[in-house]
Amino acid sequence: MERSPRICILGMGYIGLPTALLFAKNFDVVGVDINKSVIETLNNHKLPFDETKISKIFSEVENNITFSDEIQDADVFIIAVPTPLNKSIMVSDLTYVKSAATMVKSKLKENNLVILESTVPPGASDKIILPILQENLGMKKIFYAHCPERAIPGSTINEMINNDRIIGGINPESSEYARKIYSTFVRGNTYLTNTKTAEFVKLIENTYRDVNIALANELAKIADESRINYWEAKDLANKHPRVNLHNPGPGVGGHCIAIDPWFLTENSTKTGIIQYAREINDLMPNYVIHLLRNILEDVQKPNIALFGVAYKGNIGDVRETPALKFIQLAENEGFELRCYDPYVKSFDYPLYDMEESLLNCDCIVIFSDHEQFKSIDPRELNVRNKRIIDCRNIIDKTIWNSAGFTTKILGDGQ
Ligand code: SAJ
Repeated sequence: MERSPRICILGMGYIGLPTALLFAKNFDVVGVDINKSVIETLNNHKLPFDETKISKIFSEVENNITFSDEIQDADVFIIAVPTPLNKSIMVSDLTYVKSAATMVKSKLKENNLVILESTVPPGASDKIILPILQENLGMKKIFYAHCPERAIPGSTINEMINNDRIIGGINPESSEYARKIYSTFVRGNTYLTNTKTAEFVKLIENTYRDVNIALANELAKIADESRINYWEAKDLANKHPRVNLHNPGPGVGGHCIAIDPWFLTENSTKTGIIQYAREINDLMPNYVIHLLRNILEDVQKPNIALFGVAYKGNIGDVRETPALKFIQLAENEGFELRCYDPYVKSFDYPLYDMEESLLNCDCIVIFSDHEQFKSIDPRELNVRNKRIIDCRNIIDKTIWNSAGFTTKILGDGQ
């Protein structure tokens, strides 16, 4: 079977690695990362992070993929390195993308294709990446496209295979070339556009979600004030054929939704709702503290058990988790806090098992919607004060109330 072109992927992280493995089903692939320990782990046939489906594919394609801490010759180069947000100025930091482009430049040959998967502000390909790639090219022709990923952490492989894909080439030939490569594993539709539009599309998808979550958060707070159950109201409103209200929660984490709106607005003078939504979501840990103060009014020096520090349910990912802000605020209130998370392996604060986290506990706070938390039997919990705040609406109130717990669900109006 024809296994060309040879593909070199830069960045063996959450996106680059699964993408490399999926390509390795049909092509010879080399995965590159400047972090030597990541390469060592991969060369020892281990994954730097857990996700069952990724490790299954890894074992299937092992013979078609190699790993290196230096860029290798190839026909197609895919850049999937991080683009962090510089939080002191809230502006994207393109250092890794620039240095990846510089590495690719050193290997570029006529008719090579370069694909950028990393999320960047609109215009970054034209203004930053292409000028680097084209520096010593002379008359040589290359192909270039931005193909932003859309996979959700926890279900990366499924989404990479099944989601529709946007491909933004610098010309139609570049888009078609990239489409041909991706069509070896993408079962969703591929839509072609120009590079800048593709950059914009990626950012507006995540911004759409952020703004909608902010709306849900604001509505939940209004519902609490007005003694209305937002969760019931939301389900009823969503019976309308064109309404899709989101879920409120303790804040927005993850490397995408909490970050991308800043990439979209960093160079614009026309923002309002997008930045305001960011602010609303960033203030949700403060609202949970407010709920805690209410429920613990009569308790001196309370102990809190924080259930879940991951940024969302059923994953061990703590990137940008709102739990960090909540913990700091709780400590500043004088609350003692113990964290329990069955998925998270390492965190900035100590992690306890469930029983230890409940020692002299005055209130449980459910932060992440992990499946395990739904089946906890409140009658078996050994706590000092039976109180619980559920920020995700996952507990059955009747069961917890009949076990003697005072319950508060964020947005339930009680
Ligand atoms: N959240 C809410 N309420 C909701 C939905 C989510 O509070 O109704 C919170 C979650 O708890 C979490 C955060 O928002 O803290 C984000 O979670 P998520 O599951 O919505 O998204 P991510 O960050 O895990 O993945 C997103 C996805 N984007 C969209 O759904 C538009 C994914 O498709 C993208 O590929 C990914 O960002 C990315 O890489 O950009």
